[in-house]
Amino acid sequence: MLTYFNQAHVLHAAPYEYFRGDKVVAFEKPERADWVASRLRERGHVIHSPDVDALQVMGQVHSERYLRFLFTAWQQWTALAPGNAELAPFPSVWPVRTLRDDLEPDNFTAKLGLYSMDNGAPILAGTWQAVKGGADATHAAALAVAHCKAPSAFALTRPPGHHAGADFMGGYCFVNNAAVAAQTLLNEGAQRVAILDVDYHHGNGTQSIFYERSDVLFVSIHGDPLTEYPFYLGHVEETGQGEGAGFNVNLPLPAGASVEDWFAALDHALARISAYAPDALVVSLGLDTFAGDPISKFALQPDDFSILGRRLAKTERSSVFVFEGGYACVHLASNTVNVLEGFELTLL
Ligand code: SP5
Ligand code: ZN
Repeated sequence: MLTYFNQAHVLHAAPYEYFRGDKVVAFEKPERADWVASRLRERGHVIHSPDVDALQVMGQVHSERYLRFLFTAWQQWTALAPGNAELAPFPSVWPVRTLRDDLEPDNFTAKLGLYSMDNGAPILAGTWQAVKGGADATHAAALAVAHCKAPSAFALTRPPGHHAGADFMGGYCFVNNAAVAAQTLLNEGAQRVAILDVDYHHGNGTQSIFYERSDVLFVSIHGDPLTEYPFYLGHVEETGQGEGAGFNVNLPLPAGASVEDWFAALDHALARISAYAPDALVVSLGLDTFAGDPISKFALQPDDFSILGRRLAKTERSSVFVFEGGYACVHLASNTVNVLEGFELTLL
């Protein structure tokens, strides 16, 4: 599959993450994308570097003050103290209920918390470059599909994007690449775009960005947020609001759900998408539904990813695949390629 790969992704590598009160090796690491890129090359897929600028589209799905903060955060952080360049700023204070989020404070830690949903997305020296390159790769993939250069394209990006909202980062995510892809397709003439999020975790950022819009249908299959990250969004009764009423579909499954139940949810998701009759489909392609994923609890096997690709191809929609989560080092690359090849071979 035509792939746009952002080589600058390596510039973002979290030194650790917090888990059960301890610092552990970060699950979301540069090798993830490199493994997938090597596997795609081995299998003869064409890989391009992005040659477009996504900044304008990023501004359509994120707030200006959030993007300005992301762009300047490392510089602000290192200006505070000489030793800061050796440290990663993790947020530690958040404006939850009753606290004001309309004013941007002057204090750096206060700003960092204002623009974060959790402590899972630390800002490093190269974070902006990595994130911006990822959005550029996604924009390029969406443009290729919009301009009919290919029936489908894959944006191989990291860090991932679907937890990032209009004005916050979190869950390893900074810029919502699925939203960038959908907005690009709309800008290029699509009337309606559907986003199918198959990552194990609910795409809270994507849902919130499009919650009051009818030009984007968001459909997600994920672990029940009552027990699974991101916990505070992703329930069945969240169906959209205002203009967007009826255009948000959550299909949570209990942690430990069977493969059969997962594919039944997929059938339901695809039926909803088909009824919406979108001009294009964006797939938030998380591979953490794999049975061997270290932080997730679904049970998909390698062959199931081929089946997923085949079922997606049956929708016969122009499709942009955007890489999201998936942390099982050994199988991540082959599972990803299984989806993409399952899709392409069915189209042929
Ligand atoms: C894009 C994406 O997949 N983001 C996921 C962010 C998850 N962050 C919180 C992880 C909580 C992990 N619980 C681990 C249980 C391991 N036994
Ligand atoms: Zn995930």
